[in-house]
Amino acid sequence: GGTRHASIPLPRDLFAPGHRNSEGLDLSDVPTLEATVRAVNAPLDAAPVVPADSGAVTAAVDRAAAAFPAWSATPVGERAAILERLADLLERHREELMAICVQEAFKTIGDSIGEVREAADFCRYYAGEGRARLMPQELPGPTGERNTLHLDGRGVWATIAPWNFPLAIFLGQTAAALVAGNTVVAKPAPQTPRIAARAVALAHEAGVPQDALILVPGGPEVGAALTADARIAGVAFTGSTATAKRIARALLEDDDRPIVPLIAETGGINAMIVDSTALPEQVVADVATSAFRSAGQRCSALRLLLVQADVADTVIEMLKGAMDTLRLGAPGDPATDVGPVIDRAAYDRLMTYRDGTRERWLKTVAAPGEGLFVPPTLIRLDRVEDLQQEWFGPILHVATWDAGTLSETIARVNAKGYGLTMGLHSRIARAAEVAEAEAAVGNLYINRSMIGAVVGSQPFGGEGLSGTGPKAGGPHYLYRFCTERAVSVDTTSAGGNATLLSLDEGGI
Ligand code: UN1
Repeated sequence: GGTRHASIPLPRDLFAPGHRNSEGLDLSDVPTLEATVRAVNAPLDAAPVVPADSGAVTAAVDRAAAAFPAWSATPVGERAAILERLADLLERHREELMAICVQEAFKTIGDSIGEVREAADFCRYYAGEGRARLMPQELPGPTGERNTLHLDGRGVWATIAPWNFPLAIFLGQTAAALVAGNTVVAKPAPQTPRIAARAVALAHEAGVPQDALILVPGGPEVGAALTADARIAGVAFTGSTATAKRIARALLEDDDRPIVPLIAETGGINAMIVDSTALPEQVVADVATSAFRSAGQRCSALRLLLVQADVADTVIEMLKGAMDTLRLGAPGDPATDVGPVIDRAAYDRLMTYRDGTRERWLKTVAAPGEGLFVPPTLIRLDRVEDLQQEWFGPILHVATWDAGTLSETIARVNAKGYGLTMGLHSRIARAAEVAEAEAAVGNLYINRSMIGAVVGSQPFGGEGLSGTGPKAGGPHYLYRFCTERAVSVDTTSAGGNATLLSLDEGGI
């Protein structure tokens, strides 16, 4: 019954003593701080990554389609071993990858450590999952019948990655598709082609055939050319809700085209609800992490803090104090808490919005020198409904709610139609039960921060406008990348012979 997979071991090393997972790492994880700071700030190889054009996209799909039969016929255990080798290579090249992450994506040193670690975790996790789940399964049936379920690759997948996890999500999506027996044409975000190019080179070094994984760098036009190609057998996408819908429409546009899966992981208007029993110090620490770590540029990040009215003033004053201690600075400086945002367009969007809001509070320490620094900002709202879109940066909105209306408050957050992450801080067991039953989100976090989903422990992904599922880093993810063929054979001699005879006589 439901416990069929309960004994599947988690992938080697994921929770072994000494193995640190992707989130919650600190700088003690790296050899020496000085060496790391030197390494991540060393000039990068100057060779630019050349964007693909639509001819290059078609050629990439040609090659990936030609490579599919051999790769899908490679036993899943061999494919898994290659992905495990890739995880080892990522770790061996950690400092170089971190340097690209710091200098190309402006992620802090701490976030860049987590980035490489999470990429390796995804590779190992999906390798273990592939071995455990993708072998042909015998299914029960009446005597005289053999039923087998085969899980195989579907063909050429397009993976389209965001700039905010330019290695971890880029490789996570790609590793899953590869383990499942697909070949992949992978498009990184236009802001972060270099780290993707390096990841693809390491995948080839690990043993992924050249044509089983092909990089097509570029912007929306490259993505559009890719999803317009009728040979694409599935798309794994992480990014905005609007882009996910555009991809879905493109995949369905041509009447002659097969219907193929789209796995989309998109945005959210993520709320944390705090009641008057919560511990304010813990709330403030978790809010600061959830809203401002990675400069708020995570789709899991906290956007709307809802504090019970009678403790709101206290919590907000403490939060302002905590925000004043955050240090804005260069991503390669180990003292930095909040680095710059990804590009000028993001900066302009966030600053224009911020400057147009009525009641706001900024951290008081100025941003250092030149650069795209958006100071952590708190914006006061009257009502939950006043926030209607995701602002992808270090901007937190705060409103109050009244005692006795927890269910109603959750319902008002649910009504936004997004459903990625939600947080609750309360010491009342009943409040946790209510949230667990009623929060329409993919990831609910109780009495902790609401970012940093760990591969294999906290499968990540949302509901509604936040995505399609299945959850990344979870036990159902690989299945969506596969075809399922149920083969049923009549094994009684009478039945078997009769079937064969009638086939022969029918002249088939
Ligand atoms: C995203 O920002 O696209 O839980 C995903 C987290 C990360 C995933 C964020 N593991 O914060």
